[in-house]
Amino acid sequence: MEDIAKIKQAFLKGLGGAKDRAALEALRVEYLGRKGKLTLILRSLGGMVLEEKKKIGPAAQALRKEFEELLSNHEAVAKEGASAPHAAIDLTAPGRRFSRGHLHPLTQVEDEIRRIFASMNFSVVEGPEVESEYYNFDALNIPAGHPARDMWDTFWISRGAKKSTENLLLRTHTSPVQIRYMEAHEPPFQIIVPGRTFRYEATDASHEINFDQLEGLVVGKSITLANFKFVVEAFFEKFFKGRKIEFRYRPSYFPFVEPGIEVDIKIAGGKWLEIMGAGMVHPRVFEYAHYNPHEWQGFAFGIGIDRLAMIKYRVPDIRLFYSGDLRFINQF
Ligand code: YSA
Repeated sequence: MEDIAKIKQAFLKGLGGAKDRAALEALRVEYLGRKGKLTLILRSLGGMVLEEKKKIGPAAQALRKEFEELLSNHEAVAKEGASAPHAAIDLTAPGRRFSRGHLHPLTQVEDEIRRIFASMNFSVVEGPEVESEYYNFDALNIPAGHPARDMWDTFWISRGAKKSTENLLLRTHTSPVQIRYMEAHEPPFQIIVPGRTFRYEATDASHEINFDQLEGLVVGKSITLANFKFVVEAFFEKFFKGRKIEFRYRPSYFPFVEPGIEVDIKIAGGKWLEIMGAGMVHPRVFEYAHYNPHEWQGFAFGIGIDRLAMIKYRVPDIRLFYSGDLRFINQF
C-alpha cells in the first residue's frame, strides 16, 4: 500500500509538470504502459496472498482509473490549446467590426432628390397616405364618373367604426398634397412632395402596386412652362451627374393641368423612358384651393422615384426593390 501511495504522489507531480501532449503520453507509458509502474503492481496481484490481494487489488484498480481520467482530461486541455493558440485575449488585436445596416436604395434616391431640390430653394412637404376621395380626385378636377378615374384604380378603405362621411382610399398619386398645401399657404412658393403611392394594377417589370412619387408644385405671378423646363433639366443633370441626357416633351392629358405634358428621358443613348407627368396648374384646381386663377399661375409635376432609381442603378425590374432579397439590397 505504501508503494501505491508513492506511485500516486509521483504521478501527480509528473502530471503537474507535463506541458504538452508528448509529456502526457510519456507519463502514461511510465505508469500505465506494458511495463509501467502501476501495471507491474496490477500484474503482481496474482502472486499475492489473499489478504494482501483484497487490500491492494481495489486500491490499484481505482488508481488506474483515476490516472486514466486525469490523463484524458489533461489531453483534452492540451488539444484545445494546440488548435486555438490565440485563445487567450490579445489586447493588441484590432476590434471586431459590427456589421451595420444601410438605407434602402429607394430611400437613398429619395434623400438625394430632396437634397437637389433643397439646393434649388424648394421646401419639402408631406401628406397622408390614406387620403379622402375629395383630395385624391374631386379637388383635382376629377369628379365621380370622370373617365380619368379609371387610370388610377385603387384600394378603397372601409370606413369601419369611425363612420367617416368621406370615402377614404390609399392615395394613387402625391397630387392631392397640392390642394392640401394651397389651402393652408399663400403663394408664391415652390415645394416638392415625396411619398408612397398605391395603385390597383397588374405588376410587371416597371409597375408595382406600391411605389414612390415625387410631386412638384411652383406657384407665382409669372411662372411658365419655360421655368418648368429649366427646373426639370437642372434637376436631372444633377441627379445623373455627368451622364448624357436627352429630353422629350409630349402632349398629354391630366384633368388637373392645362396644357398637360409627359416627359421622357434617354440616358447615354439608351431607350426612351417615361419618367413624369406635368403641366400648368388648371384654373379650376386653383379655384378649389381658393386662389384667384387670374392672379396666379404655376406648374406641377409628378415623377416616379422607383423609375429614377431603376435608371440610376440599372435595375431591370422594379419588383426587386420590394423583394426583401439581401443579395440585391446589399449591393447599394
Ligand atoms: C401630372 C401633372 C401634374 O400637374 C402633377 C402630377 C402629375 C402626375 C400624376 N399625378 C400621375 O400620377 N401621373 S402618372 O400616373 O403618369 O404617374 C407619374 C409617374 O409615376 C409615372 O411617369 C411613372 O414614373 C410612375 N408610375 C406610375 N405608375 C407606376 C409608376 N411607377 C411604378 N409603378 C407604377 N405602377
